[in-house]
Amino acid sequence: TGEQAYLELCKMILNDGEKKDDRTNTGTLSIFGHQMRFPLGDGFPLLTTKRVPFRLIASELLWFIKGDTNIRYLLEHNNNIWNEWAFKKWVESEDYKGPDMHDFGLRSQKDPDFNEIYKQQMEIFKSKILNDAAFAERFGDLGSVYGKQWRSWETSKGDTIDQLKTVIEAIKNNPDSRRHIVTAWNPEDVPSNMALPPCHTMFQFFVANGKLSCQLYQRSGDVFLGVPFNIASYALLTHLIAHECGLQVGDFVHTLGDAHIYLNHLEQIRTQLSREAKPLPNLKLNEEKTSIFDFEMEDITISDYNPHPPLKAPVAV
Ligand code: DHF
Ligand code: TMP
Repeated sequence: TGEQAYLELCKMILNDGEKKDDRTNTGTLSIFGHQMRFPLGDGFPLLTTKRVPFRLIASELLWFIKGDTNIRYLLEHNNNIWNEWAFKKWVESEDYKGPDMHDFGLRSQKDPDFNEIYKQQMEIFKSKILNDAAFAERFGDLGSVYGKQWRSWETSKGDTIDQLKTVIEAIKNNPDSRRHIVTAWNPEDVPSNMALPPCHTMFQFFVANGKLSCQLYQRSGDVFLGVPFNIASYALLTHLIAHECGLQVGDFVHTLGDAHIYLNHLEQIRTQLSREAKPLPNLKLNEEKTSIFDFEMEDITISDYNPHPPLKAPVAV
């Protein structure tokens, strides 16, 4: 199954990866240029060698599809995966009056006393986002990230382009086209206008034999934490669009630029590699919904998922 392709990538980075410094000062082992293929007909590519929280992947994808860029929606769905990047904007602003939070990502891993203070401030931040709409408006927004670029790319004429809607219509009306592309990489917005320049920078669809395939170009991949989410997220997006367009699913092709394992994830990766992959789970979509823009969490379910236990690791901020 496709999970083997992921495990092979991990092994390759451990064996051949070059030690590199990175923006977060964590350090990585990296390789450059790699491709994996996940035949979606074989099962849904949610890794089984560790438990991957599908609920977080689905709510993040629905958030992109809605065109939302504010973490308030994620917090309402009990999804904390983007908190650090919004929090960073708050603690670096004039508005923030609490204890010093510079370099909170690394310090919270090294200094237990600081970690307690940081966790307190993060709780304050989360409750302000959830309970204070004006605060959420100012500090919950991550800027011109995926939702914005997919649904309302700003043109030089001052109007907006709905790339996602356009590509779905094109798949329906002109399936053979070689131009089924959505791009999140907007040079005008990088790097000043966003919390984190997009990692999954562009994707393309391909239709043949009644099957829809998707390829993603990901410029930078955190192979232990981010990549398992990215695989499942694009697999789910492909299923959703195939469902709307009356197509079966083909392959998800995942192309990576800088594919790296952070130095503080090595032990977890070795544990994961010692495990035997299990059969992939199955995805079920609500047949009554036709447009992907109408999907909610309860319309998306995963069954027969019996993974190995979760493996925890700190995220590099
Ligand atoms: N920065 C870095 N350094 N790596 C990332 O993967 C990353 N991903 C981002 C934003 N910035 C990033 C958005 N996606 C987790 C997974 C995906 C993600 C952000 C975070 C994560 O921490 N996953 C944990 C579970 C988290 C939870 O249960 O709340 C995991 O074990 O998979
Ligand atoms: P960078 O902007 O310096 O490349 O840092 C982004 C980090 O986040 C990098 O480790 C890749 C990782 N990442 C993913 O792997 N997948 C994602 O979806 C996101 C948003 C980030």
